[in-house]
Amino acid sequence: QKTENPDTWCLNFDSNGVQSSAKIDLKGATVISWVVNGQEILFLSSKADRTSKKAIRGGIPLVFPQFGKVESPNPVATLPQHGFARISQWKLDEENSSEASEFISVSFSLDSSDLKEQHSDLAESWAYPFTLTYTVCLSAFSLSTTLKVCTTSEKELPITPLLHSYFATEDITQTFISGVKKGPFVDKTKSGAPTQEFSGEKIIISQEVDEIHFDAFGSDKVSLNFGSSVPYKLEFNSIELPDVVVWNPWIEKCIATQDLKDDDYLKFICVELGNIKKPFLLSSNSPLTFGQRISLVKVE
Ligand code: TA6
Repeated sequence: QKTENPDTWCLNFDSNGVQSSAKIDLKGATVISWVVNGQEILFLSSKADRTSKKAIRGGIPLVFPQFGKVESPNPVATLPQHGFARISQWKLDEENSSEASEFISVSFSLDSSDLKEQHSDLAESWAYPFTLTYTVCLSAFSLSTTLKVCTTSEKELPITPLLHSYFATEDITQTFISGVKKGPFVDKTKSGAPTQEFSGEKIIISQEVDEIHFDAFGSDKVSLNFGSSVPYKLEFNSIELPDVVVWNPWIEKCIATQDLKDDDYLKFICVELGNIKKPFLLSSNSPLTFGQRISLVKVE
């Protein structure tokens, strides 16, 4: 439903004593809040500015068509870091609730004509016909976000999308990620970002972390744990997104980031499901759908 702010939409779920809600900003179709029984799960910077040219700092910015900044001569080299989806104004498509009221969902869209209208320079850099449909689905204890991408382009388009989710932390020193599969990963904090072998241990946050884990889902559930004072953890289900990025800027980079407060590095961790290593090839014959489901699970 609409909120007092015409650029924000709200989903409200209320069933069997569970109340949850999600708020989505039309800028980037960024989910900016997910509350379960009064508990905010996402981090949103108090300095986030939805009117600036930059993405909203916090929530779940949508990275599309490419992760990071790509080197020339790739055609996406002139696109800004993490693409244009997160800095574009999306349109509301439709709102649905299931007959049994087990969930409520809302969809937003962005297409090539919107991009042309809003960012003509970027539309020249990525001059392909496309339609994006992003669906946010809320149920009692889970939030799903899925993106469907279609093109009528004759050319195959490589894309490396990602959901750049920011989660609020109670105590960063107690926060850890578990269940990421052993295998190759890149540590972007090391010079040259060499590919290394990940041992499969917990990922703790006691310094800057900026890691890309390739093909991260195995037999264990990938989970975000908040420490013994928090009675829940988050479990991630991937829908066709094999890679996981873990990011916390720590002190110096946090201070250097304009839209974060100096001590915000203590207040969030990003766990980001994406497809980075082996780009999807989007073609006119095969639309792509991918995303994540995040579930809140009680910890005994
Ligand atoms: O996803 C991790 C990352 O790529 C980091 O390297 C860090 O730069 C972060 O995203 C934030 O990027 P942004 O463009 O939103 O400032």
